[in-house]
Amino acid sequence: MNGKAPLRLFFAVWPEPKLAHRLASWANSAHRTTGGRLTRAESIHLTLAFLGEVPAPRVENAISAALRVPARTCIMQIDEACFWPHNRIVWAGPRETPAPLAELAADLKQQLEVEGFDLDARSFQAHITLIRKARATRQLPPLPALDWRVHEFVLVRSMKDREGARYEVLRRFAA
Ligand code: 2AM
Repeated sequence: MNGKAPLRLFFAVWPEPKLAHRLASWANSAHRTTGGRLTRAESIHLTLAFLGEVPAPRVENAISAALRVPARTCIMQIDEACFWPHNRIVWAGPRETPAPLAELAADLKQQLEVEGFDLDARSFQAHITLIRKARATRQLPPLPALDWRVHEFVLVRSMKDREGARYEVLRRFAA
């Protein structure tokens, strides 16, 4: 691979494997109704800030921004599951975004803007995409009680393979 090629990057929080497998297992049961493409358990995440294509030398600027973000841990309850008709995804997430997570996303956005990154103006919507290209449904299976202890966030590179997106964690930051 050309080391100078731009990288498709985003910041996210990544669940522990046990939580990811519980989410994947719920998604498997929802998939019986919705069809579509399931997110692989190892790819399940919640995006904090999407950077898009970043020239390789600018990765250091993204890291500098993240290092200035004050640490904020929280426990997030994943207690809502939804189908979004506009992009046909099934997602799970917190019914109410915990304040520390919203602050983490806001601080990160602000610091990335200081570094000259141009981010999506839309407000942060905490969601974990579990199925893409889903069929519309009003009846998703009930979610089990899921608590997510957020203690770090990660800078991730997105790549494509034959089965869809593949993600590589480039760096971890204390949240
Ligand atoms: P999604 O799950 O809602 O599609 C990697 O692609 C991550 O970045 C996914 O979580 C995806 O959100 C998010 N993402 C992709 N393109 C985006 C965009 N243009 N704006 C904001 N987030 C985006």
